[in-house]
Amino acid sequence: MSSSREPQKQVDAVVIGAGFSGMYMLHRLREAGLSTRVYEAADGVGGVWYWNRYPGARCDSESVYYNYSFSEELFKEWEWSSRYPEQPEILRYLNYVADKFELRPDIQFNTRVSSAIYEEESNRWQIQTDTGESVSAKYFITGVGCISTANVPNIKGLDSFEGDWYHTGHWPHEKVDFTGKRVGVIGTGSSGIQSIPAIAKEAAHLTVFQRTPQYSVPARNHAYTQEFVDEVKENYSKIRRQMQESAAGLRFIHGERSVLEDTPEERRRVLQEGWDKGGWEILFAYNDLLMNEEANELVAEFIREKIRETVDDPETAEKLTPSSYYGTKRAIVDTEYFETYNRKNVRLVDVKEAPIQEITSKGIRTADDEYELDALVFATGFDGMTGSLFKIDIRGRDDVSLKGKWENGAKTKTYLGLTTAGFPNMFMLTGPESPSVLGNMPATIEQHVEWVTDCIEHLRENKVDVIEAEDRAEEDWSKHCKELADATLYTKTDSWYTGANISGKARGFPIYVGGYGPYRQICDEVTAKGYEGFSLKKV
Ligand code: NA7
Repeated sequence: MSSSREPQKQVDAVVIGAGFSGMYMLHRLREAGLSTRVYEAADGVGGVWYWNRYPGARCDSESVYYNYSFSEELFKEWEWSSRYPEQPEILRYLNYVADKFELRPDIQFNTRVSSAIYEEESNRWQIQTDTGESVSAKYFITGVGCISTANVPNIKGLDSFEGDWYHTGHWPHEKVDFTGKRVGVIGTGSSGIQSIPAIAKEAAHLTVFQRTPQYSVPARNHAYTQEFVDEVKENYSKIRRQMQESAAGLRFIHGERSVLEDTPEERRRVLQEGWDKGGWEILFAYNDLLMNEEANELVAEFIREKIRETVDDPETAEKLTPSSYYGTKRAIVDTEYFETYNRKNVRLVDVKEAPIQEITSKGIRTADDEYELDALVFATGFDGMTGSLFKIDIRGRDDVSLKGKWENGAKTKTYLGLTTAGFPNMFMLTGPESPSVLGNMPATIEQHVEWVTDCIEHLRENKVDVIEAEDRAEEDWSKHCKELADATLYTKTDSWYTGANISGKARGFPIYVGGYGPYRQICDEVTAKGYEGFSLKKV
């Protein structure tokens, strides 16, 4: 193994991750003439779509938008089967992209980056991998995803469990067969709500351990008609522009009225229409759902009524009915989730009422009962936003670690969500304080990648060696993010956005809530003003 001072390899850029962001970053950097190496822990491309192979896994953004739009040719030649295709189709798409743009030769699979250390004298990043390799790069770019580090809660006794257990975010590649088995699922977030109906159809019996009930709206998935597909393709440029300018990277535009402006009858009509269309229609129907408690409550109550109407057993229905705000956790869309509780082989256990005490060799023991299980599924989410960055020992100037600077998330500060002061020539794709997680992620990923590529091209053309966020610009951006977020209901909700789902994690809300379109404009203005807020140096 070479030491970090004698790198075996020198490249212009190292990118971590071969998901949506890393793959596009590689493509653009190569086009810009940079030698680029991508490191990917998995043995294939896809990022979260490589790992999240649990039954029922689907995207929550509609497929015709949940894809790349940078290439008109790609956009027009790929055909999605349906509105919300399942994970295998999305992974097939990403493999198709990797082949089309011949990305694989520059991606090193089965390799995890363990550290990335900025070396002042050489103005280069020294990167080490878990396979013992070291490489030196001028630019260091993370495409590690914001929900990619699985959270397996530390519940006493897991080691003693004699059955098989799985985390939804690290699902085995070979088919898991639950036929004839008694299965337990812990967690009712998006992954739980997607997997529960699929597992219930296969298992002999399913016990769902729910801590907090969640709102969910039917996806109303359906095959696309040829007419719709043709319409989307014909309007490629318009759709791309709409996605870029919209609040959440979709064709949705927020309704122009307050929930409170409508009469009860009109409101019911609008919400029913949203319910019937499915997906995120309700979320976008009005303009103040995420800002105003009273407005939110009216919409939340509409969904609660639907849950009570759908679930036959009133006691189960009540347990499944949330009391919190709607939409302040990432809004879930489902396929027959609430209906699943009408099946005879499904039982709901409220673990807030009677907490899980331990996992035994035979199953789960709660405060008031014991449940025998053959298999256990953790749908318990991720250490979001910062978890995957903190797994890597990233050190900037003066050997300051990213984790140390951000003090485990509490003091997360970035400039534009793309860079952070003290970490020269480092860029984060979908980093904290970007708007990515509040919408259709490929749309912000493309914006991030294009902004970073333009920036690097500018540096090279102008023979600038170092770009680094200024402290003041970073302070202002973080303050701006916080002020915007504090005016919403997001910060009044415990979620993976805030870090509340991870025991011991410092709380924050490191997300720009101002919308994708406005964010893009801000980034463009920074560029137009000669990278305002950055210090640009020659060495
Ligand atoms: P989420 O949305 O974080 O959901 C995790 C679920 O697991 C949630 O219901 C949690 O309850 C529950 N949980 C977590 N730890 C425990 C313990 N210890 N005991 C019982 N229940 C627990 O993760 P998902 O994977 O579903 O979705 C993440 C994102 O992926 C999603 O937003 C989409 O964007 C795609 P809690 O609510 O914390 O009480």
